[in-house]
This record gives sequence, structure tokens and C-alpha cells, in this order.
Amino acid sequence: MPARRLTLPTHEHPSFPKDSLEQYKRKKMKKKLVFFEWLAVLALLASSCSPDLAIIQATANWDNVQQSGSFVLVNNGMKTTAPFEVQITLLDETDAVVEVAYTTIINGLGYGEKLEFKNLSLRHLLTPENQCLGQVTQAVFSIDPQNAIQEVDETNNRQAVEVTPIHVACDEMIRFEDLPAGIEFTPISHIASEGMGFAISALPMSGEYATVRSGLAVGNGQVLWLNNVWLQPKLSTPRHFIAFDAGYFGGDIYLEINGDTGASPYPDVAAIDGIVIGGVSVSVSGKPDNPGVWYFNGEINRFKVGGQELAIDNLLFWTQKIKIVS
Ligand SMILES: [Ca+2]
Ligand SMILES: [Ca+2]
Ligand SMILES: [Ca+2]
Repeated sequence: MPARRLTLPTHEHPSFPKDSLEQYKRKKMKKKLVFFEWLAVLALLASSCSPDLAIIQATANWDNVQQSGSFVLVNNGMKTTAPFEVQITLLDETDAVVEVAYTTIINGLGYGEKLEFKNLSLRHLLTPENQCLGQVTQAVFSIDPQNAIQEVDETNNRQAVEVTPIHVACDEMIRFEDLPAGIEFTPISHIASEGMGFAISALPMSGEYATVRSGLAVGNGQVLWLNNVWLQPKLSTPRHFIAFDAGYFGGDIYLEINGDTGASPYPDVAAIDGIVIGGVSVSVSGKPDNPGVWYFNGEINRFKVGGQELAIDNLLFWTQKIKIVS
């Protein structure tokens, strides 16, 4: 009987075994791909059922001059949200809440929609009762803090920003909340807010009025709106620092400090940043942005600011010389 020759399915075999191995690998890969495709479909289904609010680019502009926050909200989920809450809280080093600085209800956000909050002023909160916010070491920005909205991701709703403690004198701050809304003060008017007297007079070319407005993206609550007029706080004793939230909405800017008008009128905010008038240095916080803080450092005996469309709020006066940044 002739010996039978066995053919073993080895890797060296020219056709069948190698091909089947390749096929096997391909099948396995295909299964893997199908599995991952299903995972992706499931993730997509999940996200299409729920919104995902996220807080991005949270920053705190926090020093002795400015106290404000900026942030962007986005909805990354594939569903529009119901109304939700946004909050900024200021914490001390033990994580205790010093102030709930800002809270608002947003009327819902569509898929992919973004909402930007820029230089949201928190300086109206500076009061002697909270040591002029000197204990604050953290600003926490949060969306949907009560978790009223079910989201795909609940971990991206909060950003904490560490801040350097500030050293501010805040016992003389004018917030204009005690003035009647909508009233027009024509030149020459004498008004008073929170114990400070002001004169309102006409600009060289024209003089319209100052009025009390609210709902603008500058300051907090009521602001004083200058329409072609000067605003002059009546200073009985010299101050060494003046700062206020300013919203520039166009036109010329006028300054007169210690009797010096500098190169007034100035065409825009950038033109006053870094100048010196009457021995007092003039600065605008951060970039000459809108809204921003305008501040004046040096001995100030007489001060006037004028604008054509200029909103002013949270006007702070210091009698002591100050160190600008902590
Ligand atoms: Ca979220
Ligand atoms: Ca939520
Ligand atoms: Ca105000």
C-alpha cells in the first residue's frame, strides 16, 4: 500500500490557510467596526435626546481696579434647552460663599448656539460689610446649578477661576440706584445720588441731557446716560483715585481734570487710554474694550467727564493714594 501523503494546513501552504486567516482577520475587524458604529449611533441617539450646556472661556478680571467676569455658554447637545439658570458665586479660601454675585435665567439655548457675557461688572457688590470683597479667592461660574435640565454631560457646567485677593476702599461708591428711572436732567442740573452731588452741564457744541437708564450691558441696574453733557461730581476734598464702569456707545469723549481739558474732545476710548490730564493718569481696564473700567490716578481736586453717548455706573472715589494692582 503506498504511503499517503498528508497535507498539513500550515502557514507555508500557498493558498487556502493564508487566505482564510486574512478572511478571518477581516471579519473580526468588520465586527469590531460594526460594534463601534453602533456605539457611535447609541451616543448620537443619547445626545439627540438631551441638550448639553457647557461653560467655556470663563475669566475673572479681578484686581484693585476692575471686578468683572466674562464667559461663553454653549449648547453642545442636539436639543434646545428649557430655560436655565446661570450663576457666578464669589468664594473665600475656605470655599464659603462671600457673595452670589450674579444670577440670571436664560430663556433656552438651541443646538450649537453660543451666548457670550463680556466684562459683566461685579463691582457694585463692593461694600464695607463684605470687606470690599477682600476675602474673595475664587470666582465660580456655573450653569444649571440646581440641575433642572437633564444633560448628556453634567460635568462641564462649572468653572472655578482663582483670583488674587484685592485691597480696595469702597465706602464711597455711587451706583445711581436711588435716582428715578427715565428722568431727564437738562443743563444745568444739580442732582445727588448716595450722598454725592453732581452738576450736569452742556458740552461745548451742544447740550442735551443726562438720563437714568437700565438694561444696558454696562454696570448694574440703573446707569447714568450722558447725551451731549458733562457730569461733574462735586468734590469738597481731593480724591486720589476715581474709577467707574463705562459703556461707550459712540461720539466724542470729553475730560477735564483739575481745570485741564487735555486734547478734548477725544474720538474714542483708545484715545484716552494712557494719557495724563491735570497731573492725573487716565487708564482703561484691559483693552480699550466695551464695557470697561475707566480710572484716574493722582490728586484730583476737580473732575468732569463728558460724552455724547456714554453710560456711567459704580463710580468709586478714594481719598487715599492707591496701589493699582494688588
Ligand atoms: Ca453640561
Ligand atoms: Ca443639568
Ligand atoms: Ca447702577
